[in-house]
Amino acid sequence: MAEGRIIKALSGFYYVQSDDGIYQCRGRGLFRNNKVTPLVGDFVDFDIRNDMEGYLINIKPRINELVRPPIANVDRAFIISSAVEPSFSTLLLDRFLVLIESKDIEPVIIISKIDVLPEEEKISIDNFARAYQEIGYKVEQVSSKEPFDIQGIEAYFNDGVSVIAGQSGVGKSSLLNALKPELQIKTDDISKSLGRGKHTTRHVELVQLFGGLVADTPGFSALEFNEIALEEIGDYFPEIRERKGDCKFRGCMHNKEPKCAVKEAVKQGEISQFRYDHYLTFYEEIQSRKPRY
Ligand SMILES: Nc1nc2c(ncn2[C@@H]2O[C@H](COP(=O)(O)OP(=O)(O)OP(=O)(O)O)[C@@H](O)[C@H]2O)c(=O)[nH]1
Ligand SMILES: [Mg+2]
Ligand SMILES: [Zn+2]
Repeated sequence: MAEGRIIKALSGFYYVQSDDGIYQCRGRGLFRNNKVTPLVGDFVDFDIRNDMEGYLINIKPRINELVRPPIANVDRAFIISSAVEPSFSTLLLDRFLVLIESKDIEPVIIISKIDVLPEEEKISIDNFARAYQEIGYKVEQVSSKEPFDIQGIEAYFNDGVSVIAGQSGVGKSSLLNALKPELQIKTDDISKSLGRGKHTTRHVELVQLFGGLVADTPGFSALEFNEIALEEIGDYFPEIRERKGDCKFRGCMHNKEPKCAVKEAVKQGEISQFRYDHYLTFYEEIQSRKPRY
């Protein structure tokens, strides 16, 4: 028996990276019966059959898993938000942050396309960057258009598995290409001309990048809070999470309750108003979702 990590799933085969190379493995009935589908990112045990072929025999417990892209054991997510085109949206960024926090994945915020940011809007973007840094998030501003401005980004990829999240067109593929030109990931215009639907079965693959692994089919498209309970939502805003013990009432939802430390912090300017507004937006969204039985 050998051990390894699934780095690619394609046409019924799982490609397992092991100490001595990549094994092409088949799954087994076992997985189908248990309703566990092996995912890219899974740590597995496998039996070696021929030269570099084998059978998966066990999937090790996961620390987390994503649905879109289907991938397990993710350590870090880069959330790309473009400064312009599409315009910078803290609401969307916060949506990604909450989802990523809920999966126990470390977020890194990347503000892209700063090369085309008009001078007069720089201050506003810098202020947002600072607001997120004060919460404790890592924030980087980049340009993936030549001459690249991507200093300091490499170091984040030193270990573990990273995914690249963000709205379509923000420059996810361009950033990866700027970091590693050999990847030659298709960007915007090309994939559009291929038409819709052609890429529905695009496979997920982990590729080596600066010592770590990165999913080269960027995705993270499911942005509903289906798996998040109302009581949890505050835990995914670090600045709310760290104050909840100071609210007068246990189980305070920081909404209508009196003597709420969170609302007080908003009033004092210690919590950004826009973050609190987004908290309420998500809170109401979860509250109004149909109960599932
Ligand atoms: N000026 C400028 N343009 C950029 C930058 N990054 C990406 N772009 C352009 O923005 C468009 C979209 O870039 P992509 O890298 O394809 O975006 P994506 O996030 O991978 O988009 P999807 O694959 O649809 O999710 C392309 O025309 C890129 O050339 C940047 O840093 N500066
Ligand atoms: Mg892309
Ligand atoms: Zn409160």
